[in-house]
Amino acid sequence: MNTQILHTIGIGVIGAGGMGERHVRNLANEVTSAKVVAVSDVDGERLAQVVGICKAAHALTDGYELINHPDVEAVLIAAPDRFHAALTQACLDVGKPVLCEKPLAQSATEAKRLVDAEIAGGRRLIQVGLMREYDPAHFKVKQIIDSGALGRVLAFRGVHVNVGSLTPRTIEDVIVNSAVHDLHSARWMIGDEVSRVHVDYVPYSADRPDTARLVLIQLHFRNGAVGHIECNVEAGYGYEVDVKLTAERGSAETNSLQSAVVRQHQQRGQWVEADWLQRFETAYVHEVRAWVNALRSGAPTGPSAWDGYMSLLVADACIASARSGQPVDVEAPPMAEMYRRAP
Ligand code: ISE
Repeated sequence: MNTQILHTIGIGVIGAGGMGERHVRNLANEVTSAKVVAVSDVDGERLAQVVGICKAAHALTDGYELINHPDVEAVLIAAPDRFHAALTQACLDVGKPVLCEKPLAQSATEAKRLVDAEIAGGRRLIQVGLMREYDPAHFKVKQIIDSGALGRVLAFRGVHVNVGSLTPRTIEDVIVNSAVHDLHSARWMIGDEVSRVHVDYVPYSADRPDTARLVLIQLHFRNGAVGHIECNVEAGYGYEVDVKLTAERGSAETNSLQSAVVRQHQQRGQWVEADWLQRFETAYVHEVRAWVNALRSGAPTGPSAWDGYMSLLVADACIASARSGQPVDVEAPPMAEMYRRAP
């Protein structure tokens, strides 16, 4: 049984990069019942800038020191992906709740260890930053689908467009760092686990088959639904994320662009967001608010360690499929009761 917290919660944020800064700003400006008391980063200059935003009492260079600091009651991890699993485990070791940016780990095996450790501890401490669940447009689609008004869901379609990266990204990185959002989104929207994936991709160049600039993922779900994800990491023009759900009696889809439609000089246009920090601006605020509310009420919500694990199990299958060119089956293990979401 988790207990309620009534005082202002002391939060420690690990990582003062773009994502860490965004979370710090949101916690400082949009959440009244929590306070950032510590920030850590190895980059002293970034650390000073971000500490300046929230006036945290403790500026640390070591994430583990932050986790163990007595003033830190809950931890937000926005460090580079490769540190997520070990830092999250350190939070579990001292019994502190943690919101860990996605991916929860670098592989399903690593994520499973965290799930097992959390289950052994007997209570949910981990939330994973799969923030699309908090995007109002995604949430509306999910509500319509879950209402049953459109009948049984037949298909999920996800489009994920990134403006580009400075260096070619490996197929593994694209799947675990970017497409993991789409894989979770598909599971969440369909309300079931993926049973088979088939991946095809376009490398940056013919002599770099280890890289991917555009990835197509075909999905099959246990309940018979199908899915299709297009993840473009090098679009060059802006950032977009949209989903469309097709059901028996209709369909529901997001419209990522919130900007005005402007007609001028024989043209009709809309401004496209530059990156996820712009596109999911509102989602990030809702995400930390929901996390802090859950800490206060003692009733965890949102994407759990199980979601982090399952999305990586599917991601690992996608990597295997990309390498072999063949479909790969996914065997979802039975879910522990503590991860069941309220209907
Ligand atoms: C980035 O790390 C994110 O989490 C973004 O939401 C995603 O769109 C992007 O592809 C990732 O690199």
